[in-house]
Amino acid sequence: MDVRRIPTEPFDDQRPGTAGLRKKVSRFREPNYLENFLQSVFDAAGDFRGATLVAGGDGRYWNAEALERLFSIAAGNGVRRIVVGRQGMLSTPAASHLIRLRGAAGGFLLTASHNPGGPDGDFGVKFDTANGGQAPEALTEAVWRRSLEIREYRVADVAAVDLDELGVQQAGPLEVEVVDPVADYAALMEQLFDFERIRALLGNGRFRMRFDALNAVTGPYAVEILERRLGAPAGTVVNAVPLPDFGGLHPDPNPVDAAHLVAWMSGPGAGDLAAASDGDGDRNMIVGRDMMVSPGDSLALLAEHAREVPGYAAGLAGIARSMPTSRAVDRVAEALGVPCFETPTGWRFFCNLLDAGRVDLCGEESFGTSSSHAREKDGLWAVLFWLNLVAVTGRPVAGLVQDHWRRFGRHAFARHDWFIADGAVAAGIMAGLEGRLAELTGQALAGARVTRADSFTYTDPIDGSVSAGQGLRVFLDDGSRLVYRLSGTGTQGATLRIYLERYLAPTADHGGSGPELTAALGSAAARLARIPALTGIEAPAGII
Ligand code: G16
Repeated sequence: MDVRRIPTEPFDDQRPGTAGLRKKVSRFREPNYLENFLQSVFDAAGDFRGATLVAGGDGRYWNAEALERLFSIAAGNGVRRIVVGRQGMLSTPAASHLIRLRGAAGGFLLTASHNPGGPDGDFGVKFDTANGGQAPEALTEAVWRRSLEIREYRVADVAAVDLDELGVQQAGPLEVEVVDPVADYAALMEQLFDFERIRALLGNGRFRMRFDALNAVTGPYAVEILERRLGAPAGTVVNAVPLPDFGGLHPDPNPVDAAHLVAWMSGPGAGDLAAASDGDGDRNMIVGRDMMVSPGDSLALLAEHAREVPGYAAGLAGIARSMPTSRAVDRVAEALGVPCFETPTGWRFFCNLLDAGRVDLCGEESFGTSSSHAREKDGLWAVLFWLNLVAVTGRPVAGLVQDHWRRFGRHAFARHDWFIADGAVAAGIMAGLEGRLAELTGQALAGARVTRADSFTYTDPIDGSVSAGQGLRVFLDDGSRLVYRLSGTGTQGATLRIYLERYLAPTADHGGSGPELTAALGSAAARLARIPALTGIEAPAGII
């Protein structure tokens, strides 16, 4: 095989964030930028000669070009076969499943997830390992170190591949197997959920649902599963055709970017369930009638009712949530008598626990939920779980949430995102607050008193690896909690996230939205970190 070694110079900004490398499309298109990063992964991740890898993307702008370059670098590094979704498409959870199903050595996902697409939008690369999960921190740090010293990358000439044609094609030294991106994933969903009961619900002529794929990768999955296999009326899935710029929509399933769904679910013509997923299909948003289900509540509720769903009828070994996620699920875990793990933000931190069989259900405040069926969060899976619950309990979405609050109390939750154009200023705010944490205990804050404040360090219970600096936490004596953390998925400036949580006992009045119930806490949190004083910014750019 003819492998060419192409000389290159390192880039200094290829350190992966919370989930892979994300940059503006224009940055990725600079000569050698993508190639350097891919080669750094091959160099750091080990020997892939003779291996099978999975590849695909969310169909965003530049997906096809990036895939061609990936084929050529994979061939240059001795990869034997690439399994790729038709038209280069694979949702993140479907890719995770495919890696596991095929026993592949890993996979590349070309996605910037919920970030906007199009020529002026974002692009990204996630690398999954053989367990179907995102590369662990030790590996992403090794990739970054390698990217700082790389001097050449290896390519082999690969013939053009017809990505519309299912089956194996020999592309120069590389075998490319084009697969239906939906089939294996849909079959897995049929094993986990009670399709008969869901079919009866969706076909009863009364239940009205809408799934908004936001013109991103989940459209074909949702049409196949919800409309074809489960019999939901045609048109249940809207914005179902993946587009390179997502049709101008922001594929981020949250009440701000998908406000139209929240609006549809309130008022006289409201449906029974609305849901959305993100660019690469791993996030989910669930809305009931007049009820935006907060991700922390969703996780708690799925845990509470897991035994009512076929795939989880045997019960859960344990549950995990990311640290900033509300502690609603902790109460459920306690009631179930199973352990609840608290991990840093980033799905990769769940994977060791999942691999070791210590947990079966995981979730994050950032609209991510999933289980041991994959090593990624899974948007459509969460929607099917909710449909299954509504079908077997006969309770509406809002009723299920209220029942949960009546039993466990409510963890009212909101996230305030402060966009700070100068990353150094944002880092200074975090460092300043961290320096004052020790003196906070005993101080009054938002009508309560600080009982404890710290910087979160995680020790992985399976491999003992330690991840420090994972967010600043302030606990109050009324059960409230503030968490500060810098986002790891943005592509410009810095987003300082403040996560607000307030506990309302089962006897309390549970009216009001999470943002409303935590508004006072949010103002106190911003002052505590001196954000307005140090930036001149008076309000968060986003409240979710
Ligand atoms: C990614 C990770 C998630 C994580 C989220 C947080 O989501 O996969 O596990 O919770 O980032 O993002 P940030 O660092 O901005 O708070 P995704 O859907 O973008 O891949």
